Amino acid sequence: MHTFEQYFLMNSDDVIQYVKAKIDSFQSAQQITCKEIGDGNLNYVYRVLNTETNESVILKQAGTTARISDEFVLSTSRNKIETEALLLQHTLAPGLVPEILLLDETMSCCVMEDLSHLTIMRTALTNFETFPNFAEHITDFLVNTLLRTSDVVLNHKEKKDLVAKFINPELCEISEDLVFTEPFHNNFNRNEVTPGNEQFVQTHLYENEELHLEVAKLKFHFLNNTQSLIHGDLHTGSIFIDQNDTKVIDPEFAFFGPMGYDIGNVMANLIFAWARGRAYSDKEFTEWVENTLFDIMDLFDTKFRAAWDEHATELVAKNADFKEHYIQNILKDTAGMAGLELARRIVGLAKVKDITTIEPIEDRLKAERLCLRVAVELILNPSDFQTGGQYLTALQNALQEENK
Ligand code: SR1
Ligand code: MG
Repeated sequence: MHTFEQYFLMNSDDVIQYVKAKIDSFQSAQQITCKEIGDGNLNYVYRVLNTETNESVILKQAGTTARISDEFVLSTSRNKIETEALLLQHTLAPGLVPEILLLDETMSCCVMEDLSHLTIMRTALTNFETFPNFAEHITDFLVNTLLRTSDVVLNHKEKKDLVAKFINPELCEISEDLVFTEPFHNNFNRNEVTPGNEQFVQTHLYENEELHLEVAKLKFHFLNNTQSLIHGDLHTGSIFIDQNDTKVIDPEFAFFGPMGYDIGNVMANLIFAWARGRAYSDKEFTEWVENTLFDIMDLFDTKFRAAWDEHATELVAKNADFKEHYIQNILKDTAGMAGLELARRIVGLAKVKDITTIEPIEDRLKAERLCLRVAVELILNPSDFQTGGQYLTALQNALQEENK
């Protein structure tokens, strides 16, 4: 019988014991089932169900290496960062993240609200499902979590305390390598280029000096700009969704970084869905994705401005021209970061199902090239992307290039 006073990696039976020991309402439960349901790259996720009462919870535990590869040896304290980010995001964007029931620093696990009535957004998008409220919900999340953890709103000493609390070097290093470095160089064995696109990647990424300069600027921006508490991995696999609700999960990569990293990740992952929609000629789905890309940019801009007027406490932030300058820079960062996410998910280690499951292979290769063409344009000319309409033009231009 475990006492859970010292860390070990739990199996399903241990998790049942753990939940009985730690969660009051499960203490006397007789019929409990437990299933490992994690499909992420890093952690172990269990759904624990009391089959008599139908009460269920999720337990998430960090292991000492990443699930995707033992090459990544990681401190299990990432679970604390993730849970504390969720707790803070819950206060800033209530209803848009799961409720936390327990944080256990010893066992490097947390217990949270079960969201399995919702679907992982990437899975739903690969089935061409559409979500009319997504743009509203995700822009609420982005504006509230990003603006309200920045120096525009927070007392600067309080913010610096948070910067220290959310220092996250190991997970940042993963992004620094997988997002900002490896996809642009031919000498990393974690890259995997789909056979048939080698020459395209060679020309457009590996041998593109102009691109390398812009990527270097973005990497140093990511390393050096403690703008806001960002989620740090806001792709569609980090979102649970249905027709009514949106819940953002998995902020283990959270740290104080540039806002545009989160917004750009959302945009890029919708572009993967768009490329898939095109590959399967699903007009309705593709139009929904285009409208959503447009709406996210538009709503973010409108809501961010309103939230700034409502919440800004920093005196110099009352200057209207400074506000313009600040917002233009966020949108510029968004474009560059979206380009990086597009490139790294095509070429690098952690790929996305939206693209990898496209058949036949010729259509996958074409979808990959579309994403890479958009990536290069976003990285090279980030200042040209201040509106959703400009993203849609870039998508159309990439299509035209591809069909030449
Ligand atoms: C080693 S982890 C690989 C990727 O999975 C995570 O979700 C992040 O996106 C990371 O880059
Ligand atoms: Mg994740």
